[in-house]
Amino acid sequence: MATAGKVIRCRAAVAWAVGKPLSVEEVEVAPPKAGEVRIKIVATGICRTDEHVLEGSFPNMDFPVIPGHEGAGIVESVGEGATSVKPGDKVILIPLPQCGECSFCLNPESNYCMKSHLSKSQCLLPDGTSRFSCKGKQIHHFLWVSTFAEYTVIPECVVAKIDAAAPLDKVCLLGCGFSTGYGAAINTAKVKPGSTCAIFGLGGVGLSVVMGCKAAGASRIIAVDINKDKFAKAKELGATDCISPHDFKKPIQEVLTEMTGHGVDYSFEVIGRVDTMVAALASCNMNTGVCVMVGLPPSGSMMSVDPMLLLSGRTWKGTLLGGCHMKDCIPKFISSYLEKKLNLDLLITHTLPIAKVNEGFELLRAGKSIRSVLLF
Ligand code: CND
Ligand code: ZN
Ligand code: ZN
Repeated sequence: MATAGKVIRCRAAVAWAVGKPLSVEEVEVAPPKAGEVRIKIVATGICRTDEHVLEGSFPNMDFPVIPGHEGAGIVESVGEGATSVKPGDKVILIPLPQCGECSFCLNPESNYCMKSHLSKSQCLLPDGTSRFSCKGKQIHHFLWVSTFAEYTVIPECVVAKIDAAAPLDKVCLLGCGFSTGYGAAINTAKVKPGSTCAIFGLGGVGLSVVMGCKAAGASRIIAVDINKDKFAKAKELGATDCISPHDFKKPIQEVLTEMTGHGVDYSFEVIGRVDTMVAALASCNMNTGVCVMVGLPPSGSMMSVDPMLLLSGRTWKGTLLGGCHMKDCIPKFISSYLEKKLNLDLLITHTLPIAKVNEGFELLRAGKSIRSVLLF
């Protein structure tokens, strides 16, 4: 491509400081160094995790930063030694690396790659530098993907090549929301046919858990949210019951226990609140119940639970990206989508140009969207 090896000037939504709206700016994007790939982003979803960045509740963040982590695009150029993709390939960016060599990548039960950036600063590329600048200032990366930029540079371990037939404005959801929720049911909880499930929080991620529970053959899928506007979509995707904690005087865990006899077989917290994490744990049955934490709690949160909840036999688990080995899972999800076995389109309620990125976040905050997809 004519741009290979050169700095590209393009648009990006920059978060200059905590609590400020995003600002769509012209940024400079340096060429990829060895082992890196530069990608033209075509479409990116807005996930609640991006809102956590803007409100300052995501751990270890450095500003200014270009957020976004649910993106799909086309490879523009590759750095020396990057061989898994080539210019022109359609790709999905993955916010959790998969080096393919470390003991966790090789273990089918784990997807937390040793190259992961979550415990350290995740706001610079692995060599400790940034490829973004704006108005003479260095701009930070987010989760090594920064998909709110028209062009982004990423290490090769966070890109998955996909079928050229895939529509990027739909399959971008595989970069986070869908894979996280669906994988939480299939890989992390390993939901069994005929089982009962409760899902707390019916955003793009929680509704993907509903889809995963349905695909696994759960017989009862109870969807829990304080926003009843989410119930119609939850039913369409497979929920058998929809309840709001606001409609009951007693705690929701007691309601769920009464509805199911002893509590559900699997519960999922997909909100990101400490109180609902404890309620989800107490909602699964005391012997064999499995509770999966999916929501991201505010940075620095601490929890207090009655140890008896676990001593009686419950299992409490967490999941990142639904336990998916993303480079392997994404091409399979794409095939299912193209064969019309997976309907991601139902999760997309709004499609907006990048210039309207703040409108997309307003819709999320107001509970009026499931997923908004931004287009460059
Ligand atoms: P989104 O905001 O769209 O959905 C959250 C839902 O929770 C909304 O429908 C709310 O109405 C509902 N809700 C809020 N408070 C309550 C309450 N007290 N009781 C019941 N329901 C409530 O968020 P999303 O679906 O984009 O993301 C959900 C969480 O998952 C969020 O914390 C995000 O950061 C996290 C996440 C985790 C991972 C991972 O890898 N573990 C990946 N992506 C996102
Ligand atoms: Zn690895
Ligand atoms: Zn996400």
